[in-house]
Amino acid sequence: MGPATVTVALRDATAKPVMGAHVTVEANMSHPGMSPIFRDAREIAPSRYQADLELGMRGDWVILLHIRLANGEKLERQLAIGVE
Ligand SMILES: [Cu+2]
Repeated sequence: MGPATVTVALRDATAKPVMGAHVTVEANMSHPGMSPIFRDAREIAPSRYQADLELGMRGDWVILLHIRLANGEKLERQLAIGVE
């Protein structure tokens, strides 16, 4: 429980690295009553995006990636993590 670092590598459908995107990480728990956590990710290396989150509760978290590509296209990806 506590600080967590989320790092993602973005690839397009042809497996080419996706650079210059703006990625916002949203962290939610599955139960009601908690506010989502939002953090902007930094592009720490070409196509690699990283954000530091403070996950203040044990349990299952859903991470939503809000991605805006350099051409303005928007998409979302979702992943689940467990905090012990
Ligand atoms: Cu919670």
